[in-house]
Amino acid sequence: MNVSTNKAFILFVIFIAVTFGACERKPANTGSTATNTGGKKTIGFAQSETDNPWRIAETKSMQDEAAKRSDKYDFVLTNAQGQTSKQVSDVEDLIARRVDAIFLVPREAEGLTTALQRAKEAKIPVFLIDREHTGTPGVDFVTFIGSNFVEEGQRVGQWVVDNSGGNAGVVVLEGNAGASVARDRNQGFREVIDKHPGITVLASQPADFKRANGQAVMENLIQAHGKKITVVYAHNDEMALGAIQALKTAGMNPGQDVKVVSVDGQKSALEAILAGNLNVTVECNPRFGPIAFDTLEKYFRGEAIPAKIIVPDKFFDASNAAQFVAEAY
Ligand code: GYE
Repeated sequence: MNVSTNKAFILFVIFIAVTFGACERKPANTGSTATNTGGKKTIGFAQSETDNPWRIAETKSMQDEAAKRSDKYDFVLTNAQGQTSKQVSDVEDLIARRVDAIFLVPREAEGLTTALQRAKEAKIPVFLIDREHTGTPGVDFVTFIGSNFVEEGQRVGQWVVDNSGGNAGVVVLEGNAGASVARDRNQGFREVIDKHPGITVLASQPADFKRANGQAVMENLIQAHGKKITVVYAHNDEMALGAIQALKTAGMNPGQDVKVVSVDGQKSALEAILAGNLNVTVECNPRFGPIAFDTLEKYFRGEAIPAKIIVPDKFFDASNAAQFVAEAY
């Protein structure tokens, strides 16, 4: 190397060191506090997974609402990909970014206590969206915004009672183990049907809120119980659609010989009602964006927030599916 190339090399090394050194010193936070975002607040949304139409619609609703209010908020989305452990680290990352508030969908009702505690220590308010978690509203988190899942189960149960002539062999496809939704949809349903001795639950098994699992579990249940099955209660539409497929493959007649009932109200479920394969689905509305951000703004204004904010659910059957199919997700 001659002197000039040597100099050039040293300058190059200094350039690299300064550039990357500067990068390293930048806070990981891309804009959490009022000072570094020109008055904007940064809001985190810790989603549990994005692998079904319900959850995709929920995520979109939150994103759309954040975009409408983008003069006030930056929005950071995390995806736990169906793992509570990932969700814990997602919340910890949001805390490390020093976001101003967190919307959290607790995939399971236990397991995020430490993450909630850390947020509290960092003085970051957490709003539970769509699923519940243990803890005290107003203390461990601000509030829960979502449906009354026990009532959803009761409404499905009442339909089964009213439409089975007092006799039914029921199989239940449950949502993911540990989710408040699965627990409560079970409880509400059982509260109603257990008063009717002719209605028996032949089997109740988790299928993780997933269509493929619903189909696979249903195939096994058909093997085990065959024609004794007269009702399938799926904790969500995706599993119901999987079960419908399994019933068809087995030569059974979903919607008629075997009644199929579920919860959510997604577009393909309303279409299945119109096709006569699904009997009813209780709505569980995923479009949380407006109510979530309205509640957040009330909180920032210092208004009192109720311990629970319950959103109302419709009931879809053959009488109204055509009316709502276009607006469904
Ligand atoms: O019913 C289901 C989803 O947490 C209320 O989770 C939500 C449920 C919804 O995967 O489809």
